[in-house]
Amino acid sequence: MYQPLSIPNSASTPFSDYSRWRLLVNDGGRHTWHYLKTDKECEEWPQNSVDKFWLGMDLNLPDLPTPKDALDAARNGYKFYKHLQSHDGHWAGEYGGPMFLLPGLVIGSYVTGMTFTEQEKLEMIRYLMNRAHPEDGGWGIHVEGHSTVFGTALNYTALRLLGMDAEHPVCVKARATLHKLGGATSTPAWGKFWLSILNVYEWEGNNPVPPEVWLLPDWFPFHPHRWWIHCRTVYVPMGYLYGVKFKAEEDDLILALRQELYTENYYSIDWPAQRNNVNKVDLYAPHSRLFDTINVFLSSYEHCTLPPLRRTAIDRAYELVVFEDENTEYQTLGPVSKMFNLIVRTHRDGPESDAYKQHLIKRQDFMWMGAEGMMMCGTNGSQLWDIGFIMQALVETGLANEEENRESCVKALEWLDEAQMREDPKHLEYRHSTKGAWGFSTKEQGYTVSDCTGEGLKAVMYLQFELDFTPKLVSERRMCDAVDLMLSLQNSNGGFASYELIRGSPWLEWLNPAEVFGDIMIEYCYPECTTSVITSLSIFRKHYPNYRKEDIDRTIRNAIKYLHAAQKPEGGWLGSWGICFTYATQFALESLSLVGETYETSERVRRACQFLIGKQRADGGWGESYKSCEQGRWIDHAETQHVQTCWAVMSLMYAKYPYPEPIERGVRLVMSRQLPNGSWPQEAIEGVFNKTCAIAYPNFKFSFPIWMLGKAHKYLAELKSSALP
Ligand code: LAN
Repeated sequence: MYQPLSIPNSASTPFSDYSRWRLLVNDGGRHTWHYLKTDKECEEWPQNSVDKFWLGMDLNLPDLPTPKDALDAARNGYKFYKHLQSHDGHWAGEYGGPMFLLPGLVIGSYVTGMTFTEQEKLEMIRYLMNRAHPEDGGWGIHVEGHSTVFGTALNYTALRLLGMDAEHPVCVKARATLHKLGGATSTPAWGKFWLSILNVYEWEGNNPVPPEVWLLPDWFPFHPHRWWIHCRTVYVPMGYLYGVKFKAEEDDLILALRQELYTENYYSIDWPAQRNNVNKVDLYAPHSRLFDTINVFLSSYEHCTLPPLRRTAIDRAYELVVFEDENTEYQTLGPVSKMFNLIVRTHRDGPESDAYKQHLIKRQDFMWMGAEGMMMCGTNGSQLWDIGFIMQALVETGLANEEENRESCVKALEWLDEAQMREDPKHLEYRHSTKGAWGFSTKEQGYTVSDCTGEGLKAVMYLQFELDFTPKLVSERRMCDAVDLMLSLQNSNGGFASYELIRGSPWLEWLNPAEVFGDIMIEYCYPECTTSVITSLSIFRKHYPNYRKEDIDRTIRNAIKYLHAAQKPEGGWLGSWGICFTYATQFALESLSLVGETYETSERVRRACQFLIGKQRADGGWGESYKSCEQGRWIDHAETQHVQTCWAVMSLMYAKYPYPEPIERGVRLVMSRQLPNGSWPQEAIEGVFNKTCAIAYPNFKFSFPIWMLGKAHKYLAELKSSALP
């Protein structure tokens, strides 16, 4: 029997005892949060500074001496940041931002009977309360976005499943907004899908997701193995669940939600008419005519599916789900596939199965306890990405050599050593090789990412070659494996994509079913990924000049051609994973500097610098909104951002910009935002994906200022001395 929880009206104070939460860091950087029940447990496992920081509690650190110069500010920054390094050498961190993930966690758990602890439930509720739009009480696709039907229908549902009463003021307000937007019928495709699984939206209201597509021959131009890996990995379990028309058993709460989510009587809704009903507040990538036409045919096919064919297709989708689970130790590629795979495995293998138990264990890796409550993360963490940047920062600035930082660098190298993948996946079907790779989070997750391999290798090379006190843990052979892997990832236009080679043609984008995301159907080349790969190849080349010399030289040459072609006429590069022009321009100019293209020698670099200089604000900083990524043009953020200021100043330094003033002003701005204990406050969200969804990289607020300030200190000194007669 459903029992609503008693929830306060305000979420400003915790719903659980924050002194009892602990982050367990183990097994190569896995993070899981645990709530200790007894005082004895708390005594045995005291809360450390990593726990406290991420829970938003005071670390009670003394103020540091006021920095004398930029390097001193960087030094103070690292003094603080070292408190956040875990015992295993890496930096844990929150990876929130998207607002469509927690509902998947909650709905997926509800329909599979996977429970949460009382404290987890309460803190997830609190998170949703804290993240509700202050004016209308709804939710958007990400934490900074406007309220949408996708965000509001799903998060409202999550609140109810977690135990909030329908008459709680938060539910009342959110429901009013949902109804004002026309109710849940106009939620985009993925919203419809989740609600169908929960049995509060009918399957006939979805466009078909036929699992038969997995039976097409591989050479077929739209065979899903050609799709972007995130898209296809989500559509494998979706095909299964659509094929079996999975739905939760009706219960009182489900019956109640059927009343609450709609403005009309649930039982008289014309479901087929809702398939393409997407609210305009949600719509980013409207269906193409081709896609709509295909859906008409597929919908007719749904009336006359051949049962043996459908069964075979469902079995094939199941097999691919199992491959994915086993290759990733049940982490799966990302948070959406994680919950869909769980439902598939529960449906086929049952809640007593080992698969179910493994999914339960790894579900914890996506649940992050923050200052505002508990959220679902974009991946099982950003472990490699964060350690890669801070280690390069430390070595480049010279801070790594300072006695007090040495142990921390050795620990980080030990972590990096463990994190490199040594084998290819167990099930290789449709997968790119992984031997030699670093992934975005942990080795266990097991996915090659081009730029993570680049940044991982760079960090290792810096730590092993530039510092005489570090053990040389990663062998030459293993570095060569990383290089081989990166070389295998270059596309014919010279650029590098994210996880794999581009396998499909751009016209596949006409089949984008998701409506709320752009450019998700195939891999694309990115200036960011391309740069990380070629900068690491070029450092490698210095140390091992004879290893695949011609291949490396040619790869770099072709990559530079891609970067030239990707420059926008205004001078910048459009970012796909960070916001936005400042992010990608930093990477592109780093690449160009590799081949001697600088302010002095290259017209295009001068254009890039002028573009950036034109965006510097009166306070010396830069500030761009996430909307730049949606719209592909620079859109100012209301305030300047210190992380983006770092990217812009780094860009100017890569370009060897000859005038100190804009750099000095940027440095002053970043120093002025530093807190007396050496840290920096959180400003606007830093990252993005699929054009529309912002995602948080809270560790950037430490790594980039430390890097930029230390680098600028040297750069400005050199600039001044070279200007002397
Ligand atoms: C990420 C995070 C890291 C990011 C970089 C390494 C920064 C990038 O350079 C390459 C692409 C990559 C690995 C990336 C791809 C898409 C991810 C995995 C994410 C943005 C984190 C979350 C996102 C994933 C798609 C979220 C789930 C949503 C779906 C639409 C499936």
